[in-house]
Amino acid sequence: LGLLGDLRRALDAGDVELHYQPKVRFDGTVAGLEALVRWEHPERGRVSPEEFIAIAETSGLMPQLTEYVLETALAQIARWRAMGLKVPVAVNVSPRDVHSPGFAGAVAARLARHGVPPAALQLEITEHVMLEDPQRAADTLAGLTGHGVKMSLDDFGTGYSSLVHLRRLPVSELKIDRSFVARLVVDNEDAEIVRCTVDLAHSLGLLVVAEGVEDDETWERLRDLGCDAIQGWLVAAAMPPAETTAWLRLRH
Ligand code: G
Ligand code: G
Ligand code: NA
Ligand code: MN
Repeated sequence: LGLLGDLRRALDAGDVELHYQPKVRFDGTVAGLEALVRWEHPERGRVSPEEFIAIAETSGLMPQLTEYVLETALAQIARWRAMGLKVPVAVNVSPRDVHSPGFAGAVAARLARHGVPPAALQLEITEHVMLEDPQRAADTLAGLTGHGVKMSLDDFGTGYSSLVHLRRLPVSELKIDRSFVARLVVDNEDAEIVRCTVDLAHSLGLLVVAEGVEDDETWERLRDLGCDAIQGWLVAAAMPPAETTAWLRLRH
């Protein structure tokens, strides 16, 4: 498969980019940014992250991709901080990463090397981290929180959303998957699922972010349901670094 080789070369050449999508509170303040990888293939054009992340996962390239994303995000966080823009940035990590021995220590070392305080980085994980070796995953996550890195549980509701995992995972934020958000206004069952998720998360002391918010009506419903922040095209799609800087400056 040519795509794997192309991805490996793109990572070596620094041709993979990170774009940043804001997470915004209902008072308009910025809660953070999520880093999302973007790859423009020289012949095929933009390749969907879903496609090349799946390739990276099955081929063993994931550690390199995550390393690249972490390095790029940390360098960007440091640049923004130097400009006075202090916004936490979330990086997506895969179950592979969480099962790799030494991952927590490696993240802490990278933070130190970039002079970035741990609280400026957030890691987004999914419930899949608990599928393979829950004990090892729990150890890694405990190591990360021990270093002061905050964790966010992504795509909540799409996996097998075990309450046991929700209780055991040391996350401080829960992200409601956009499949529940999309039809919130027209589907009563989705609205009830969102309501229960917000209440459950709050009773566990977690912040709640709703993903994929595209219109004002959905924004209002989420506010009324007590959600803490939203992410979605209503506010902004993921933007290249320079555009993100301009966007942040307008808000600070
Ligand atoms: O913007 P969107 O098409 O970016 O993202 C598609 C999927 O790819 C999402 O599930 C998202 O979490 C995932 N994704 C985006 N960037 C990264 C990344 O840097 N690392 C990992 N592991 N997943 C990512
Ligand atoms: O799995 P994860 O939640 O990290 O993936 C986020 C995905 O959702 C990315 O592909 C991102 O580009 C996409 N996304 C972000 N905001 C919106 C939105 O408002 N509507 C839709 N349909 N997709 C969105
Ligand atoms: Na994510
Ligand atoms: Mn998500």
